Amino acid sequence: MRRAFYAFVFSVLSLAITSAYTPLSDSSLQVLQSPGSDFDINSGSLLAPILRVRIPGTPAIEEVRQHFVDFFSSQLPNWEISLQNSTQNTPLGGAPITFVNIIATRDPPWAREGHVERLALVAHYDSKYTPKGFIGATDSAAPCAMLMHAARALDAALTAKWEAMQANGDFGLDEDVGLQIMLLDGEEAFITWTATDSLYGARALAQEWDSSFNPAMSTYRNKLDSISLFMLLDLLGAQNPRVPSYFVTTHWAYKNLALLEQRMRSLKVLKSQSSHPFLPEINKDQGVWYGGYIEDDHVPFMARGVEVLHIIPSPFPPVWHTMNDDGEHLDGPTVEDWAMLTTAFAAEWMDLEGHLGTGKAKRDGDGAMEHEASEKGRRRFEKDEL
Ligand code: 1BN
Ligand code: ZN
Repeated sequence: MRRAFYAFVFSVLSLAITSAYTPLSDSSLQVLQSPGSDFDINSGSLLAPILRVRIPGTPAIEEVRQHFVDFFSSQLPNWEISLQNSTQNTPLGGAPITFVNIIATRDPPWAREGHVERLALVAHYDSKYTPKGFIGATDSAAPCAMLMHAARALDAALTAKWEAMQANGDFGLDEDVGLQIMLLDGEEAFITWTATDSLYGARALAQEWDSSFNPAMSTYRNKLDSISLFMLLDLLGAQNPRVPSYFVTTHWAYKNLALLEQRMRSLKVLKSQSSHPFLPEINKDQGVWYGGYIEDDHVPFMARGVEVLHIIPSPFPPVWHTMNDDGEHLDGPTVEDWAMLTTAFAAEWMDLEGHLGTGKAKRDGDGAMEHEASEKGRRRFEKDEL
């Protein structure tokens, strides 16, 4: 009898704790910054400098890296930038190559390392060694620009939210949530994709973070454990993408993104004329999960227990690993739409409703919709409700 009573109390609490995720209002979606001319393939301040050959270990990739570092240090000074180096042999032979991952993090100003969880937005910034002159516009110059845009579009709202929390004394009671942009090096194989010829940067970073521990008594064991969701963008920017939901455990996050797509299309915030939704599997709940996935930078993280949302189209764009994967073959409205969707998703995750645009975005009554969350991503929401 007593067990039945506890089961009842637990199920009531479980129902309550799934709903603390505040969706963005229509007015917030309408004031989201758009990338506009910054995504111009010839002169755009974010995208154009990345649309060039970027082979690991070369002076060219060093210049692209400088573009990212300059962007964060000049435009987003509240972000902490760190570079993680590893020197590895490749099947090309010759001298080992240094791979450099770029990690930009913005945490609440009062947050202590070990007590902050983060949404990680991830893309790779290297380009493939062959064919000679390969640019990789969808793979992954455009995804890198999308992440730069998202960081910039959310920066003021993060400041506004955290300043308001400090002013109200409404901090330190809960686990803190930060935002992390990871630009990874050495995703591509030099010769043929194998376990050792691929994912150079991702493998080194996941290993390093797995073995460096946060201080004793931390909520999160290490920097991997601090990642509540690893959202990886790849091969985005071609027209008519179709991105499946790859993982059951993050399908709830996929659905949140797909719902944003539906809402932003009906609000005419998105510009592309796609023949179908970018994220068509919003109702896959009862569908078939084959358990297959595409190898990419998430693999070394997922193998260590990190939750992954992989935003990569299937089928791949027709230009995949060809000389046609260049700026001219990008579909401008599609590139902008992915940037807007990523920004909106991260804004919801960071609970920025009411802080976007002027910082006084009006709630319009749709903030009561319920969103589901998985066990790990839900941790912070549970406390809000209980
Ligand atoms: C994605 C973009 N990948 C490389 N560039 C990973 C991959 C490589 C996926 C080979 C499938 C096959
Ligand atoms: Zn590739």
